[in-house]
Amino acid sequence: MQASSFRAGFIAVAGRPNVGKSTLLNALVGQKIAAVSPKPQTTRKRQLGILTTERGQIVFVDTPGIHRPVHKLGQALNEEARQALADADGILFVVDASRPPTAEDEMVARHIRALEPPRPVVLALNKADLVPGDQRSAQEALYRPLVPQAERLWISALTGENLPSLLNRLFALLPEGPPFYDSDQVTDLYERDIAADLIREAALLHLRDEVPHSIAVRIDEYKERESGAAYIAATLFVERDSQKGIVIGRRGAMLKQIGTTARKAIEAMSGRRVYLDLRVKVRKNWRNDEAFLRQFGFTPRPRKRKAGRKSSDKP
Ligand SMILES: Nc1nc2c(ncn2[C@@H]2O[C@H](COP(=O)(O)OP(=O)(O)OP(=O)(O)O)[C@@H](O)[C@H]2O)c(=O)[nH]1
Ligand SMILES: [Mg+2]
Repeated sequence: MQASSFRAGFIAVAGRPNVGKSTLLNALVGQKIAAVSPKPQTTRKRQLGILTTERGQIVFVDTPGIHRPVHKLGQALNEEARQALADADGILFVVDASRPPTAEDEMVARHIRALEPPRPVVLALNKADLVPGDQRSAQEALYRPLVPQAERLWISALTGENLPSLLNRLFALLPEGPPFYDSDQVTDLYERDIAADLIREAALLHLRDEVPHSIAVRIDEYKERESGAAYIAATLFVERDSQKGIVIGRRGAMLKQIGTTARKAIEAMSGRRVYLDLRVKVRKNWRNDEAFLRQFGFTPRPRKRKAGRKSSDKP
């Protein structure tokens, strides 16, 4: 029985790269559905995290970190994030409050302030676990001007500090209404899409410098065997021959490491045994290759929006 006060709506999780948006999404829905890594630009697609309780349903939209793009992939990432903001009922603006605000935080704030109509904003001062109590008010004062009207809350996506209060605030922002998704659905991605991201997450973990950002993962086969185990074959695309050598490593050692980490993560996510078969291919300069980006579902050129139109691609 649902009381008439059941609330449901979309909350966009916005912020510059590496502040902890995906970590927070996983913590809030209570399950690892989004790739997380210590390197910026881990998330490349909008991804839903759906939390349903007796109070209501929050559909979180994880977004790629908004940043200054240096290639077409970067432009596409920013566009993914901007569309999520335009479609949301409220914004969860995540910052790394263990550091002072950066120009990229300011850029995200500008996008939020420019939203028409304006949306309610909760500013999550994340990584509270790294900030001693006596330094918090000084740090908070640096972030306050970014979105002065926002409610502010110290949280830690890593330790779970204050996440129940955060949920209270977010539920309060949502309109009353029926749920958008079944109560047992936690994301809109299929297991194979999450697997592709977990493989990329493993590459981000093991590789250094620009190399992991030059990787795109395509799942070629995802077959369930009678035993219940999954057989997954995937291709890692890199941009240059030299990167192919780095990803494979001496006698295949690096690819093996990436494969082992990814396999464990996919097993934990899917709850089944996984056989993972990885190969590496060069696709020259794919981050600036519109045809290739389209194959991966990116729309490199921002679509023109009519002023004031509220887009309606909610289910
Ligand atoms: N100490 C601490 N680290 C955190 C916290 N939240 C996230 N992290 C770490 O911050 C790093 C980035 O986390 P992500 O969740 O991938 O960040 P993101 O904002 O999704 O990054 P992009 O997808 O690149 O935009 C990871 O190493 C996380 O473990 C936190 O509350 N405390
Ligand atoms: Mg992310």
